[in-house]
Amino acid sequence: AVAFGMDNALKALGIQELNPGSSTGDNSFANGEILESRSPVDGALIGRVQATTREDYERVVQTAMEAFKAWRTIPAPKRGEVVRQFGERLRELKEPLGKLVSYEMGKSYQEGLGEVQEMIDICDFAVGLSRQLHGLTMHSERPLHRMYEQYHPLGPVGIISAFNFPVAVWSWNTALAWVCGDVCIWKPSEKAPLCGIACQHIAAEVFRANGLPEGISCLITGNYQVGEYMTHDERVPLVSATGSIRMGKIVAQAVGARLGKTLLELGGNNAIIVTPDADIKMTVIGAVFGAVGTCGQRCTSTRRLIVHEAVYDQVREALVAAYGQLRIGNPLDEKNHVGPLIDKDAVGMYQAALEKVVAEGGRLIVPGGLVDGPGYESGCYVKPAIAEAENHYEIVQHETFAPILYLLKYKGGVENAIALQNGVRQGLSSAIMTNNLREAETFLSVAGSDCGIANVNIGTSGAEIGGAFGGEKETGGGRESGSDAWKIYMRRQTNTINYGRELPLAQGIKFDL
Ligand code: UN1
Repeated sequence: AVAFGMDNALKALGIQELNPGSSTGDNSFANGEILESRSPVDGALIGRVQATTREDYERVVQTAMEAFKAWRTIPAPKRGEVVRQFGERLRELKEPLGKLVSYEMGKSYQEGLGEVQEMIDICDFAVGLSRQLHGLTMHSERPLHRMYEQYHPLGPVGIISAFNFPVAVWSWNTALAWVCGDVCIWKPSEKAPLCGIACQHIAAEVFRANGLPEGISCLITGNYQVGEYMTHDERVPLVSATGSIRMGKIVAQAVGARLGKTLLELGGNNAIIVTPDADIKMTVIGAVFGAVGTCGQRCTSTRRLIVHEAVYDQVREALVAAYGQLRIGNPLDEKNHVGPLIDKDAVGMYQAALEKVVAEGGRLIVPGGLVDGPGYESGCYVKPAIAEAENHYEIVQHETFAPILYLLKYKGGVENAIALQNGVRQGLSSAIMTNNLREAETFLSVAGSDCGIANVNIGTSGAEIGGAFGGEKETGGGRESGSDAWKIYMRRQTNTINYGRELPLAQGIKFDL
């Protein structure tokens, strides 16, 4: 029995029909062990899902490959029309799906809705893209020859997604992959399997209504071992994986060993630089949302604030005051700013990080800690914390998926702040707060931020879908979502056509017989 009107939401998403032991989705064949989905909101068991076995996986891949043969021959704009219908269904189901995201994962209802909005937006983007999957035409150096390039679909695309964006990240991949003519095999996080099943139901219904094989969208469930079926499978030419750097290295090696393609979206260690010319009010809003939004569990969450000594005390004071206003509690209650962490393991990592920063010489100015008592029975609620620290501390160099903000001080010019900002192994998102043109442009220049995302007078999180999303260094180098990120889902072919009666060779080579 789940609370907060979740029963109706689950019903709208077709999840009430699930029984332990039954199939986990219209197109998944699951005979493996039972995974339990517990809500970090109240600790309740939401549902049970059966994991995919090796044999089940084999059937899923066969179904996907069959579906690919049909799907790839459908003109891209017609595929776009199917994605448009999928986006329409998401509009209709935005509230129940947003609610399930919030309840299963623990982010605020507003953020749950925002996540579904990202899905809708990427569908719209993909629909337009379905008429723009164009290559270039080149001038051939040979007479009566034409040269051009075209993009063809790849085949089954493997998608491994994380718990923190349990539905949006899948859609960024899948909406683009579908218009590109690929089919998708998705392994959602084992911490949010019901979100996966809900999405699979919606996709299956749309494909069915269009007389298309459901294998265009496939779902597999389980832990990392289930993901490994895909990473080692030559029939899956591209694996797109979101998660930890540790996971990404394993995926990259497995897929790289068979020379497959990967799209990796791994950890960040995102900083906001605050210069003497910053608008402090904007800085505080951006930093607090960035650090505590989604309970610090976005890959774009703000981990470090690099503040000039001239404004350091002022920023510190404003932050401490703002943190004092934060309401922690049930994320489905819109009064609250901060929901729970995903599970007790995450709480343990949060606590260990706080101990570590103190052991390394840091000072907790907002101490954090576990929240208990009525309403917090799940044991997953923690207080956002701020520590004054130094960039070189091991714990500061490391991404902790929790609401801990490290306050770092810099002196001198903006280049000193940039050196600190770049002085970590991750390279996802970065920001500068300044009204000084020279500082802003330096930050964006070749000598500036080394991240995939660099913002001016905006925080590190909350990127729009229209840009390419991803980062450098240990963040993995992948780009998904907007701009020309679609190209990774296709194979490029260069075509040269001779419409003359001679066979001239390129490079002027003579070969007379
Ligand atoms: C993630 O945390 O994996 O930029 C994705 C943002 C969101 C996406 C985050 N649009 O914060």
